Amino acid sequence: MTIDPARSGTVVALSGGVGGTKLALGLSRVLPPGLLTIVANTGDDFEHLGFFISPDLDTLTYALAGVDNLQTGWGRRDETWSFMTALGEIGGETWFKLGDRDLAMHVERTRRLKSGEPLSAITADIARRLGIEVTLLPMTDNPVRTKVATPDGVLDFQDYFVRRQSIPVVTGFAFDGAAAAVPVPGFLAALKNPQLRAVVICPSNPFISIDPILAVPGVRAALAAVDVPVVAVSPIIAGRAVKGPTAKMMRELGLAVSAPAVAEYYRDIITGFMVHEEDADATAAFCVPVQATNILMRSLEDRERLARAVLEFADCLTVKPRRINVGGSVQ
Ligand code: FO1
Repeated sequence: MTIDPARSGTVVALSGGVGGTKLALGLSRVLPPGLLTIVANTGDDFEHLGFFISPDLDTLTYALAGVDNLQTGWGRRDETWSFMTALGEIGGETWFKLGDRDLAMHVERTRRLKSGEPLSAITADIARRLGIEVTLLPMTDNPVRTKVATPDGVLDFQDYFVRRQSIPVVTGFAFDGAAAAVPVPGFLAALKNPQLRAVVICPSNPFISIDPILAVPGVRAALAAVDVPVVAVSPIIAGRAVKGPTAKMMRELGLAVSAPAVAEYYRDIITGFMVHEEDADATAAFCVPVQATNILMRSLEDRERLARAVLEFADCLTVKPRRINVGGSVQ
């Protein structure tokens, strides 16, 4: 781990899904652990087979603990599948693959949630036991469930994403429970920390991984109030998604499938945007300052390199103090 000599200061990273996790891991390896808070999307969470499953928290936990499945990006490495095989033999639902090691997480988290323990406390304890030193938070301890609107009706998230392999056409999203949700305590505190250096929006799917976090009341206003750079990394490279249905969703939602369109989508919360080298010539089309670099993350070194590049870019961005009028909206 290298400590950035130029700047110390805390960093808050918003992440969901496989792509976001890669940069979150890179940040965890280039920053002192006490300076990084990673906030995970929990809109993917659902009850399945009697278990409470929190995929984005698990994807981050396994990656930060070094036990993630590098091929899929989710679940654990060195996995075995006896439970799934036996479940299939007796007619259980096997469309959502739970490995034998992964199963322990769902069993133990479900037990602790049923005992009344908040998701954030469970997450922090399991992270500690797995040797994770950064602060890993769910966006809220309250239930939030992403619903996917399609021409044939509204689908639960994992039904859309896994069982139906993201094939249905998307016409919109809803985050059930978000209006009544409260940001987990450490989240807003991290954004208000006087030592805050930057906020990083990881290259996750804006609609299903970042929007649920922004939908938790108080989060958008807290982000608008920070007087440090908020830098997002594009999940779109040269008109294509690196992974998952981001590009397909943008097309179905009537958005241009481009890095500038993602920057525009984040317009009211970001002050900088990182794009791939191939999108550098579109710099004029962006609504915020742009930094182009190789944002593809295949190796651990790529993850660390991009993390350093994001922090260096953030450190260069001077953030004009934002005027917050009486109504609290940002001018
Ligand atoms: N994604 C799949 O495409 N197929 C699966 O069978 C699957 C199982 C699974 C089990 C545990 C877990 O934590 C994640 C899992 N995922 C699976 C990924 C999951 O759908 C996530 O919601 C996505 O990574 C998007 O965040």
